[in-house]
Amino acid sequence: MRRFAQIREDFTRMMLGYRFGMEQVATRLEILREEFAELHLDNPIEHISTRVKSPESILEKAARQGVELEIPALREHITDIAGVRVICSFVADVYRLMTALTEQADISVRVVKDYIANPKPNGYRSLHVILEIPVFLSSGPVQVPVEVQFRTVAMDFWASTEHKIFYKYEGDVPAHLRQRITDAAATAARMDEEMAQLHRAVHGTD
Ligand code: 0O2
Repeated sequence: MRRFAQIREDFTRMMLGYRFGMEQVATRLEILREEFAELHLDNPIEHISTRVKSPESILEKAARQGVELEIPALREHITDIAGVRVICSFVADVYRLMTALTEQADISVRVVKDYIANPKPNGYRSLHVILEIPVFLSSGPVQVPVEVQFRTVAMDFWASTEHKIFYKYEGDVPAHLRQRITDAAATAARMDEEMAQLHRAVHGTD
């Protein structure tokens, strides 16, 4: 019984660390957003959202990936427990923000997955960065991994629609719809390009 209480306390402490890490990253991005808006007269961030994975989906993902259901193994292998999603207007803003965030001295980058340069076969595009940020608890500092997904409005529209379709069909999407989803991703990519050209034309940077 004591062991169960200890596991529960350790798990609660772990989840708190992820929430604080996620909130710190979101605050750093809000600071950048306000600074850009005040000083550069443009705002690269449309929207920021955050979520901590539920205990059920952490355990489900760990089981699916064959990760031991122990706190050290979960910490090591499940890197998207804390997630931040940043929606930008333009592709260039995605990279500009990622650089501004990850160049901060106490943030270290674990992994970058650039699905904009290399989209997934279904057309999914986004820039994923797993970074680590220190969180200072009463027991001392802990390094907390946070997955940050940077994407444009067009990429986000596509991803949320695809996600709904995927769930509606419980992952087994009919082939003709899969093709249309991939075609829609190409349309979204063209839209990003067209908007960037328009923006450059309006701002005389062509
Ligand atoms: P949620 O609720 O958004 O967190 P895995 O996590 O096992 O899928 P990997 O390699 O660890 O695989 O991560 P990957 O593929 O770099 O990124 C996973 C997350 O990216 C997903 O989280 C989604 O948020 C997003 N994502 C990746 N591929 C797709 C896709 O094809 N369509 C959509 N709509 N989103 C995608 P979760 O855990 O699935 O969900």
